[in-house]
Amino acid sequence: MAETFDVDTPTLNRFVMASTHDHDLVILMNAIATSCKIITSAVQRAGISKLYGLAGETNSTGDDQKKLDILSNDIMINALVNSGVCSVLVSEENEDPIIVPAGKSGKFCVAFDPLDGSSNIDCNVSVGTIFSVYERSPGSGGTVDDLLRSGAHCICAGYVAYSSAVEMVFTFRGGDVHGFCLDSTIGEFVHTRVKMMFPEDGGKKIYSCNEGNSHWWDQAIKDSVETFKDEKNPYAARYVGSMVADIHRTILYGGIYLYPADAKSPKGKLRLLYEGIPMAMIIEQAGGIASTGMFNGKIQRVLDLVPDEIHAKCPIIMGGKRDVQAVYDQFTKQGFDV
Ligand code: P6P
Repeated sequence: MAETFDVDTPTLNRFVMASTHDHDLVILMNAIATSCKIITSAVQRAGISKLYGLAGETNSTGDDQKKLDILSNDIMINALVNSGVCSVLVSEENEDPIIVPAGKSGKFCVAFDPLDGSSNIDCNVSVGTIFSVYERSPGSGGTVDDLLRSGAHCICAGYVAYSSAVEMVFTFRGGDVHGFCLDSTIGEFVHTRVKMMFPEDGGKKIYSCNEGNSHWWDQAIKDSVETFKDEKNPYAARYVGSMVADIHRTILYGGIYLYPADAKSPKGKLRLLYEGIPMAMIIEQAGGIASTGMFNGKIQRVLDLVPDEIHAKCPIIMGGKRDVQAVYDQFTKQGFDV
């Protein structure tokens, strides 16, 4: 088909305005998009600009911070603080919340992981940015309590995958899930996936988890993964170790992603506010399931969990009914009341 030149480019800004008519949200999403464009430039030039390697500090998770972790974090904080529409920021890279000065503050509270999966950056494996957006509670001038609420209060959630293409996926509470690819020729995120849906039949038989943790797993998780390996009709094992890459593939291809609670990490490893909640909102609104698996004695929705602190952890089992139910069945076999 002949190359066409689009004179009506469906940009991110237009989509957010048409979907919400909320000018502040347009400004916010534009600030997030701009910071992700700058992060794209840094990630793609890392080798040239000598940005690989460690920064010599550690983050809230205790991870060694990469130079690009710090740089990406600074880019996002500067963009959001100066957007004029945010009042509280929480970043994986900062122990404490960032309160925006009164003269610059606005109604949104944003939690983000600026460069998730950055341990993969030096070997050029996909990494990502993940964010969740809340509005200040009524009457609040903007405190961390505005973010210490369940995913039911999250108004927008998204991620950006820095990979062969740079792709942003996000959804507004109760809305469809949409994808936007960065068109580097015009520097805009352009609408490329309309209403992303998790494959109804469960999709490709893929399981995604870090089996290096299997020694500490609950018996039901061990037995679930063994059933996925069934010799007659085995699932494929796919684990990038960058949540954005693993979840993006799971939404588009199907299968199941697991980072469960275990004896080593009784609350799981991933962070609720800027990994669990945003990914859970996206998966659920794309028609999938976002479960904690057996957590504190019961099966829970990730979106029902209330963070007790800004870096609270959560177990995550995400996929479709076919595969998530297979995990629940194993908990039932272990005598749990599912
Ligand atoms: P593990 C990256 O550090 C991250 O937060 C997610 O992006 C990723 O899915 C997970 O942790 C990988 O953890 O323990 O398998 O290395």
